[in-house]
Amino acid sequence: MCVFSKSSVALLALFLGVAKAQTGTGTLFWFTPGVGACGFTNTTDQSVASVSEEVFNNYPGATYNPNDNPICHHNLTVTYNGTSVVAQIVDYYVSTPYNRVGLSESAFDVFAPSSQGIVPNVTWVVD
Ligand SMILES: *[C@@H]1O[C@H](CO)[C@@H](O)[C@H](O)[C@H]1NC(C)=O
Ligand SMILES: *[C@@H]1O[C@H](CO)[C@@H](O)[C@H](O)[C@H]1NC(C)=O
Ligand SMILES: *[C@@H]1O[C@H](CO)[C@@H](O)[C@H](O)[C@H]1NC(C)=O
Ligand SMILES: CC(=O)N[C@H]1CO[C@H](CO)[C@@H](O)[C@@H]1O
Repeated sequence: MCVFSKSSVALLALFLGVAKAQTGTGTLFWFTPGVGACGFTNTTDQSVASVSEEVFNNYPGATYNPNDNPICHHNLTVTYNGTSVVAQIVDYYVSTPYNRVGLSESAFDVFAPSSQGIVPNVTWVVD
């Protein structure tokens, strides 16, 4: 027996698509912001983030124009060992694994000195 009509299945799929948060566990690195894919100019003292190309381009509403990607108005929350940092997504990295995330130096510093280079096994979520 078919419980759902075609349109309610489509709506359910749409809902699941929109509601599915992009999240993962991976390596955190730091970067020096400038003009990113979102078209903003940001500086090291600002809490900004970069995600993988896959996360960026699969964000609901993404088009061929990265400047118009709705992800540019959302945050990446990175959590490690009980500490969380919220940073605006401003850029993406090509040829990086899905789970790799970047923070500007000031945001990275909350977790470790930049001389450490990376923090492994952080959890992250895009809101
Ligand atoms: C990043 O830059 C944009 C445009 O200059 C600005 O609107 C935004 O507030 C900046 N983000 C942060 C976290 O400072
Ligand atoms: C992103 O984080 C900033 C600072 O915490 C907050 O003001 C803003 O509302 C957040 N944006 C979204 C889309 O949650
Ligand atoms: C995690 O946090 C605890 C409590 O602040 C601290 O004692 C411990 O050294 C931290 N572990 C790591 C791997 O950073
Ligand atoms: C538990 C876990 O995910 N450990 C990983 C932490 O990060 C290192 C380096 O990237 C991996 O080798 C571990 O598998």
